[in-house]
Amino acid sequence: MIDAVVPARNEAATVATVVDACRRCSAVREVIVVDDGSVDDTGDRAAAAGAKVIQRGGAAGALSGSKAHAMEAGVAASDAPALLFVDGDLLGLTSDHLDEVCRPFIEGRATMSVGWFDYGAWNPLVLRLPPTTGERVVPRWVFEAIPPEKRDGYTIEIMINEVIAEGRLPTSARIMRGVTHRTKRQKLGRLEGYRRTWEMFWTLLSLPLTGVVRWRSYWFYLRGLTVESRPAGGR
Ligand SMILES: Nc1nc2c(ncn2[C@@H]2O[C@H](COP(=O)(O)OP(=O)(O)OP(=O)(O)O)[C@@H](O)[C@H]2O)c(=O)[nH]1
Ligand SMILES: [Mg+2]
Repeated sequence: MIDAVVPARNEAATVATVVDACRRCSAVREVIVVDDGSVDDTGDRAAAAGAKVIQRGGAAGALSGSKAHAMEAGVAASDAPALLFVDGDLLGLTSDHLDEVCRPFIEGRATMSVGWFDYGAWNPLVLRLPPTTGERVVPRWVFEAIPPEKRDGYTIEIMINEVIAEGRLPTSARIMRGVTHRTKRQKLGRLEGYRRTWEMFWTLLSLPLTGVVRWRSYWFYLRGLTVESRPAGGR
């Protein structure tokens, strides 16, 4: 049994289609959207699309939340033994993509199964990078194994990877054909978008450089990795 957890802040443009794709995914029981501080009607649209909506944090517009804490709140609101995390800003996502991302997990071939955006000619390379994607299914215990002080902002995906790698557990990765997202530039404008993207990129890069994450984790990750050759959503 899998519950979907969708962190969403100011994603009114996309959250309803994401919720709909999750609800139609045959592996998913309940869809939980965690909204904090949205100044648009993300929460209302998610609820109208059939999600259970958790409102976190402070007033609308307050920047007190974090993606990691939103995911944590979603996990806490669920009693499912496995969670499918899905970002709320995706474009082109359907339940077919999610069904196929879940399949290796359900079949017991992978402890973690991730779906990557479609980067065209770069896909063979992307599939072998440490996954930073927000679309992945893991057992509940994997998320709970992350120490609370490491549940912070956009680095949360790397911390999930670390639990998998250090446990020498198998991962399955595949491309979700045609799936992308609204970038920070589209959401925030060029200047602020580039600034935040650079900030996020630098935070992620600094993890191995400052020793927060060990390089050997990547080696263990690669050894447990199966790249699924057929993209999800491809007919
Ligand atoms: N509830 C909640 N959701 C968040 C928060 N920060 C980010 N999110 C959501 O997490 C998802 C991923 O965040 P993005 O900002 O799109 O991050 P990204 O896709 O990794 O980054 P870009 O490539 O720069 O767009 C989106 O659905 C966001 O709305 C937060 O503080 N609270
Ligand atoms: Mg995004």
